[in-house]
Amino acid sequence: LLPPAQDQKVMIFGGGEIGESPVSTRRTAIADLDEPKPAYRPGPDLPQPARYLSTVLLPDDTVLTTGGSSGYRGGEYRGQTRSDLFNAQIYRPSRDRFETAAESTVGRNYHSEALLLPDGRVITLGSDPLYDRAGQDPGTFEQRIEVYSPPYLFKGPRPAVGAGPETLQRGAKADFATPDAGRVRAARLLRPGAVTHVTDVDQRSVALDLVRSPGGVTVTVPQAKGLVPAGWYMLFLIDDKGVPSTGRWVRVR
Ligand SMILES: [Cu+2]
Repeated sequence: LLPPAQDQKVMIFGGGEIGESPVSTRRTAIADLDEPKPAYRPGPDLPQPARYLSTVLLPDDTVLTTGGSSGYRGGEYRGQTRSDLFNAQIYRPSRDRFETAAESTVGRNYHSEALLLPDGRVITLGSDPLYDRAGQDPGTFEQRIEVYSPPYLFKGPRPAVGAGPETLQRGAKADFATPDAGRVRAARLLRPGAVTHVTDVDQRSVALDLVRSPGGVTVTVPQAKGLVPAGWYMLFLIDDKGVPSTGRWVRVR
């Protein structure tokens, strides 16, 4: 579900044939659930054919796509012994395009994960390749972890979130103190990661209505239950440069 959830757009990335097939795709597709008859339409192509791609919603309304392989479980693809992909890119829905991101150093294919951390970074872990580096069967489970810092962490000071409630009611307002109210432009609730097999169908970023006042902001949680399911979220305030605060754990009831 692309950010923000209110846009009701669903995107799928890449994929490959079942079994030890070298066939994978660089295609993406987007469906707008607000249309009378939603249908998948082509989105921008990935730089390389990819399966097992990890996609992580970021608090600035972008999506990090990282990892994956071209061949089955990181296996052979067009004569290569290993087909792990190290390129990463950020999909920006507002421009409908991918922007190049820093490469990873560890290949991640089947049984790998990526999660947004409350501090705004992304952790990538796992991978279960079919072959080892010499192309011999079986491969071993990847145990190295990487932490990725998105570009928004290099754009200046982060807005701070001060005192505020831990529980938010659907349809109600809540006040949060911040010394940076003058430059805060948006507030988002991001669902904590619940990813398995590269897939996290629970990911969502909910936009909150925002009113600024000296020393704080007042946010309003949407009323619709289907838009904001009950449970824990990370509240991020985002400034005029797209720099997010660290996430504050809040519970929606
Ligand atoms: Cu499994």
